[in-house]
Amino acid sequence: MTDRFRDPAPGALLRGAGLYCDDIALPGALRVTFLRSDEPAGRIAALDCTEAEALPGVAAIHTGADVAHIGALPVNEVMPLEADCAFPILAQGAVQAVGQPVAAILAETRAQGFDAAEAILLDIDAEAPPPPEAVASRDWHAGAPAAEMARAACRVSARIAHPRTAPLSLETRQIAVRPAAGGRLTIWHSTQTPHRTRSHLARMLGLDPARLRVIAPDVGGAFGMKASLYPEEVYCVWAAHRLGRPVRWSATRSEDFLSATHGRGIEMTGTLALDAEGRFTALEADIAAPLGHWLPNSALIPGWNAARILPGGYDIDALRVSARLSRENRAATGIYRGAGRPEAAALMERLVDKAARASGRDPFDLRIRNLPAPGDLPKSTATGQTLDSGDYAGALRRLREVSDYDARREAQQRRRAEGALVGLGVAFFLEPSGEGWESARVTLGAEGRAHVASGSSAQGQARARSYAAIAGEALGLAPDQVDVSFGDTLTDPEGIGAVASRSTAIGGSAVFEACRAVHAAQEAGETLPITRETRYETSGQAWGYGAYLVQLSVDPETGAPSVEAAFCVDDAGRVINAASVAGQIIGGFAQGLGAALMEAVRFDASGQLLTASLMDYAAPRAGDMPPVTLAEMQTPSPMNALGAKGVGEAGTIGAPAAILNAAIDALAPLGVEELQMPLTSLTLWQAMTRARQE
Ligand code: SMO
Repeated sequence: MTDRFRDPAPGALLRGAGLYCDDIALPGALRVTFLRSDEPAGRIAALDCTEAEALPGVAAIHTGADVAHIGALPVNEVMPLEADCAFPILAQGAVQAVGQPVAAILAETRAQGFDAAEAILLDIDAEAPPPPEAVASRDWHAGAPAAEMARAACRVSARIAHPRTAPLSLETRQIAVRPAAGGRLTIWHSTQTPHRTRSHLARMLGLDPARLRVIAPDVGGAFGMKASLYPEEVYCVWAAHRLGRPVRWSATRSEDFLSATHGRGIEMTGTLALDAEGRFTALEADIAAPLGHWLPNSALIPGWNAARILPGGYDIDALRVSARLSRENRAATGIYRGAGRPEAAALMERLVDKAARASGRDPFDLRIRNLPAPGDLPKSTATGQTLDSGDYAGALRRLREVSDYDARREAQQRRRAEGALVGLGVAFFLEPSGEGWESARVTLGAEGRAHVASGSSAQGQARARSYAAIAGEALGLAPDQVDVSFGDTLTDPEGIGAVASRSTAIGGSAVFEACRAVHAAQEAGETLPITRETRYETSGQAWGYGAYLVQLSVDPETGAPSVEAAFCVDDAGRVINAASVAGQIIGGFAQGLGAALMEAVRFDASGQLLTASLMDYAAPRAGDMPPVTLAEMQTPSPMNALGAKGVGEAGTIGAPAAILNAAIDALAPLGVEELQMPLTSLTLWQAMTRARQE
């Protein structure tokens, strides 16, 4: 990102040719260090910064009272809020979580900031954390689920407690702020949503958005964790504006574990009823989603998504789903790749697998029996969602074929007879991509090149290549004759951003429509250069979907799991960039595998974070990945101009559900019926040991 055009050359980021927030030269910038609470609850009895303020290099230290006037962060109210949502930039008289910023130090160097933090006298009267407080709730009802449950031929129940997970972007949270004359601020922010950063900052700080320029340079991973502003970041912008000096902050890895948003953490229970023919007749579920001590913009989305997506693609007329979101004295939770979709898929697919076992049916046949035929779409679900297009049963048939399922079942029986613990797990899932709008501005120049400016940015998804391909095809140019820019609120048009698997479907459709307008103007005789800007609105959500199969074995002695093979059938609608789609599925699968097998943010009973470094928090390595066989379906979505569907979260949604089902299938001969993620060797060994004793 050395000039305003994104490098469309493949591998530029992998070669270290990126320019990240912390690479931006900002002479004279003050580094911010936060002194954080080491208690989950308590009153601040003493906070004395006098000694620290006198240390070399320290320009200023701020505490709660200095920033008490800053407005609250807007929360995306997909459910009505039932509690007030304070957004303390720095603790106001009391602390609510371990890791909450209490004081902020502006110093010339990071080391001086650390020294000053140690010299601050902070005394917290620790208290027991209060019980969780209800923040939002919603119920979905259809038909008569209680009556259907009562007369069902078969009922199965399951409970899934998703551990909290850390999004773990390679680049931690970063921000750099440069003030200029007239109250202008240039803000480099490692974000998925630069326009949102600008509008929310303007609102919270009472600044004119026209004076704020937000630039998302290359972003080293985000996964939903960088779609909202953090208290630390708002502080940096306020401090630069207040002091008239450049300010920057980059989180340490431990600070990200402590105070970046966590994903998942949702607990779900559900019951599925079947009639004698194996048709699903009713579903009931309860979803409890933990929120942290403050609410990021996306706080309510995972619980809401988990509920509305839960029945998946299955035909179920009678349903009750209840979602309860409550605040606790811990780090905030927010969206993380999948954002409720993996939670929904894990519970639903566990219920379906249990139902297959309980009713003596084949897991593929039972799923196919309960999915709509292609001619039945579009259709409304019992939670009020409109599924746009696809061949769901066809995806399962395709999976059965590409995975050679029947031969694999036979091989499984042979290995079992020899004492092996090996399982096969199937999962079918949906991936709604976002709705709403994105914009694009396209200029066709006289020199035979085009420039595409998009409001939708990227974090290494090869977005520039996809947009160049879309524009090239629409304008009759080669992709390398198209320059693409995004991520700068000054030069690029307004946009929502790179969230919810929406960027190709909606951002790409905006590019396509702007190109069509340019082309039409050219045909009508307008002379070059021709510029057109489009604000493109989707007709509704495009629902990607997939069917995955995982083969997993468990070491009978140690419980160590090994994912031996994986097969992924995905329908991303019309595919623009096949390499990018494959990369998304494989990368997403790796994150899903991590959540299924090893990842968990752990707190002790007193609220202390036990997993504050990569020494304590396991993340998947290349060696943990199985060979993954990809197969695609392409059913264009009628919901956008390109016919594209989201696929950025697919692997993360399908992998945990399939892995969980495979692990339970592996241990089924011992009588194991339930396992909770992460499926570490300890978890599996304990389940095996308990089962052998019974
Ligand atoms: S979890 Mo995504 O960045 O919507």
